[in-house]
Amino acid sequence: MDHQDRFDATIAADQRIEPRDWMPEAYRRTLIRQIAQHAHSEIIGMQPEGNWITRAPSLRRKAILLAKVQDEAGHGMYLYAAAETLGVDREELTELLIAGKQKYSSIFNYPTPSYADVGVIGWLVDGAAICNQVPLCRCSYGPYARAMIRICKEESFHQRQGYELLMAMTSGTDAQRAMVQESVNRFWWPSLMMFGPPDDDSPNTAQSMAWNIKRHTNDELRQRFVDMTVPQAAALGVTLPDPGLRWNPERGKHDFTQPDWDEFMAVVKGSGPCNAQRVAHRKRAHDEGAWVREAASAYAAKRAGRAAA
Ligand code: FAQ
Repeated sequence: MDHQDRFDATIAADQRIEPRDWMPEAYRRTLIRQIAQHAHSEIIGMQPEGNWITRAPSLRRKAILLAKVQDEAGHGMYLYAAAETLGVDREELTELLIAGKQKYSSIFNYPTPSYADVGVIGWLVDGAAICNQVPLCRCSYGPYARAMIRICKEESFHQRQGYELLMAMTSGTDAQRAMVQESVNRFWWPSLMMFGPPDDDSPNTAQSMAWNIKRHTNDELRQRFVDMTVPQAAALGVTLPDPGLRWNPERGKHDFTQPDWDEFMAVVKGSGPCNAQRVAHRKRAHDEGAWVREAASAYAAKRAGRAAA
C-alpha cells in the first residue's frame, strides 16, 4: 500500500491522521488555512468584548468577562499549537495575520458600542461558534479534533454566561430590554454570516467534507443555528430582526432570510467597520510584546547552553 492509499483508507475508515503520518500536501494546506484562521479569530475575538472589561457594571460581571476573554487567548494558543504540528511556526502565522494575508472571522469586525453586546456575543456568537465547532471535535486531523473538545466545553460556558446576562437585563427595566433588542438587531445578521458563504458559493466545503475535516455544509450549520436560537429568543422576549423568519412544517425547520452576502464579502476583504482597528491593535500588542519574546528566547538559549555544558 502506498502513502496515498494508506491515507485514503484511514479517512474511509473514519480514523485519525496524526502529525507524523503522511498526508497529501493539499490536506496539510487546508488544515493550516482553517486552523490558523480559527486561531486568529480567537485572538482578534478578544478585542470586541475586551472593550468592556474596564466598564463592566459590577465586580462579578468583570470577573466573568475577564475569565471569558482569557479563555479566548487560551483557545488561540491551543489552535496555534495544533497548527504547529503541521510544520508552520506561530510567529510566521502572526506575521501573516498582521500583514492582512490570513483571514479571521468576519464577526469580529463589528463594533461593541453597548454593554448588552457582551451578552449578545455570548449568546449568538458563541452559540454560532458551538454549532460550527462541535462537529470539528470529529475532524480527521487528531491535534485539531482534540483541541476542539476542550474549546467546545469552554464555549458552552461562554454561551451560558451570555444568556444569563441577557436574562438579567431582560428581567430589568424597559431601558435594559431596549438595549438588548438594539444589540440583537445589530448582531443577528453578522452571526448568520459566521458559517461562511452559501454552499453554492463555498469553494472549500466539498473537499473538506471528503477529507472529514468539515462534517456539515455551511448552510446545514446555519439552519441548525437558526432552529436552536428561535426558542431561546422567545424565552428572552426578544425579536429576531427577520420578518421572513417562520416555522415551515413541511421542512420541519425555520425558513429565514439570507444575510447580505455583499456586506459579508466586503468585510472579509477588509472593509468592515472595524477591520483596520482590529489589525492595528493586534500589531501594536505584538510590537509591544517583542521584549518578552526576546527575553524568553535568551533565557531558553542560556538554559540550553547550561544543559549542554
Ligand atoms: N469570516 O469555502 P468556504 C470564535 C472565508 S468562532 C471570514 O466556505 P471553509 C469563538 C473562508 O475562509 C469564529 N472569512 O471556507 C469566539 C474562505 O476563504 P479562504 C472562528 C470567512 O474554510 C467567540 C472563503 O471565505 N471559527 O472564534 C468566513 O470551508 C466569541 C470561502 O469559504 C472558526 O474559524 C467568515 N465568517 O469554511 C471567540 C471555525 N466564512 O480561506 C471570541 C473553524 C468563510 O479560502 C468571542 N472554521 N470565510 O481564503 C470553519 O469551520 C470554516 O473555516 C468556515 C469556512 C465554516 C468558517
